Amino acid sequence: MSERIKSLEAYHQEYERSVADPEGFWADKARQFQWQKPWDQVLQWNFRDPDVKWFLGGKLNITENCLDRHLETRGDQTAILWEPNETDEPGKSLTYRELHAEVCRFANVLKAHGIEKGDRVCLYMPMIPELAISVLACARIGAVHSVVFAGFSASALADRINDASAKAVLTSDGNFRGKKSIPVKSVVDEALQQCTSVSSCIVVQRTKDEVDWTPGRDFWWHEEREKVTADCAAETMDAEDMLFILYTSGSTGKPKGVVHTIGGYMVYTEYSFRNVFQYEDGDIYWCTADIGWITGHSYIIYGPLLAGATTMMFEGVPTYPDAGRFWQIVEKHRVNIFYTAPTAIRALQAFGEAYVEKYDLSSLKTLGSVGEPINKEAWEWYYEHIGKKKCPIVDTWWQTETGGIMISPLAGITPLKPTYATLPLPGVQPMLVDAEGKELTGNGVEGNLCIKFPWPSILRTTYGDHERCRQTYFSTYPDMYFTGDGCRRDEDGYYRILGRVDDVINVSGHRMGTAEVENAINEHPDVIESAVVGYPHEIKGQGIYAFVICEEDVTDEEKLRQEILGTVTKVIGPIAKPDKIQVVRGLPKTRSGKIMRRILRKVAEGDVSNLGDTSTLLDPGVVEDIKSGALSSA
Ligand code: 6R9
Repeated sequence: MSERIKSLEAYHQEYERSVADPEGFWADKARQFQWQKPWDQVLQWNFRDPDVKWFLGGKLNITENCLDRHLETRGDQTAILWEPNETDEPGKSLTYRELHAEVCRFANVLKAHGIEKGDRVCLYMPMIPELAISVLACARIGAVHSVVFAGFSASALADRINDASAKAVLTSDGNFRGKKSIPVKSVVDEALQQCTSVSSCIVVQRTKDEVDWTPGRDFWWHEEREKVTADCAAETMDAEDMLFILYTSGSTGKPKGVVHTIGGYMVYTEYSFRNVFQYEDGDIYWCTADIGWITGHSYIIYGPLLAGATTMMFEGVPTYPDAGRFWQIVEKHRVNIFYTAPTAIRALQAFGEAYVEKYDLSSLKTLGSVGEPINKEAWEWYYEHIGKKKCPIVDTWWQTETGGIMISPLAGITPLKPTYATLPLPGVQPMLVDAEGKELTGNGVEGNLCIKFPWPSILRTTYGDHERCRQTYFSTYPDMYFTGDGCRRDEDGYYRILGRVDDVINVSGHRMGTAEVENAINEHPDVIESAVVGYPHEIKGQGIYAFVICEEDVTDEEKLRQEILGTVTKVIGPIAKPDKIQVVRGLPKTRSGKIMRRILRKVAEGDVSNLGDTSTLLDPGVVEDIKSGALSSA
């Protein structure tokens, strides 16, 4: 195990070295891993095309580094600790040795189904150990995994399967989530009616609910598992071969498949995990994210396993059987490091401290936050009531595209400042620019957050459409990666993320494009046009406010609203349902036809006193109309 950064001074030294000599710096970090063949060149890059490659010519398999490498030293240590939805169902744990065997077995199942190196496999599964096993089994044989969050609708799933031309889908019969048992396989069945690339669907039996079956296509995981051995040599992969695709929302059109490659992602997720959380041997680490999002990929599976940690997976929800569930689990497993999202903190805060005080949280050493800006009230509640004022909170800023944590305190090392992600990790060179792309130097400035030098886990492309990757991230400001976030660097040089400056909204930590939600709403036959904006929401961070224009006079607005919610659920999934839907006569458009979202945002925020200049609007009258019909923002 390589060394951690142990003091603020060491952080500054390490940071300076990472900027002065990035190649030497990252080569040193990469050397602890098992490479089948060392790299010939550390880095080749330009942000124009963009073309970024790390550890060129290096050969490896990431699962040898997550699993095989640990067998001798920690084969009997728990790798994955799994906590089920129900409190009375026994959990499961897999040691590194057991996980290695399961991964090899399932890798052989995939091979038996004709899956080869480079093939795409779609995973649509609840939070059960088989999901982690599947991810690693794909990586073992060099197949590219594309995990789709199991809350997405059949149509959203079909889009993602088709975009990647996935050959197989891995799923489960159902999903226990809180009080509900959710059908999962039936969503896959519906999706697969629109997909021709899929030849096998392998199903984990979890809920034992009855499912439809397509013989020749559908197979039970537990039956397939019996047909193969637990011996599977790891495929030799190039450092720049694709590891996975993960779809995420942008400001325009359909979600795009962010592509991460093996070598750089491995080096960076391990390095950031170990240093940000200051993981020590024997610690129990729990990240509450779903593996369907990047946080689950990097900080439930890869980072922790690469570092030889014990990582926990939870199947359920924070409020079942009651709002004390997280804390009950912390007590039960003596969790040391706990990593969650501000939306969960705010939701639990609203239930009051009684649910917290019932449990012994003395095992906690470090708390983490991710996914959206954390407000001061939530930060303080987390610090005081969960961490008992003795646990540092690492507010980790990063993105699907960055692969790993970019700006964050190092636990116990970086002096904290509530709501600040604080300082960049070594290897990360942030830069603030104004609207024209001019660098804002010095401290006490606010602008758009860019990164000016590649780090190992930067996205390489968007699947099947490199131009889109260039356009989205590398064209706004030449020779820089543009994050889409606004940011302030204060007098101390500390970074505070202010939220998205583009048309992306963040609802309970879920990223959504306003255009994506609008397209879904527009599928309703009575809707002519819609415009969606985010507004501040007490628990979710942002709520979704939709303005819709309908065919003719709507007589039953409530019925229409319900139907629109149904349409959005069908097209994207329940996470994209608008909180408020206002039927309007027209939208505030400029003469060139652009919707003035600034005005809609003000209305959604409940602040109509000063809408700014509306003189360029085609029909300023619509604004009065919208104002008078505004829904309260309570
Ligand atoms: C990891 C993840 C990325 C967007 C990002 C930003 C917001 C994430 C944050 C944060 C403030 C933090 N975000 N972490 N904002 N403070 N600590 O969430 O990836 O789903 O791609 O979302 O989330 O706006 O641009 P992803």
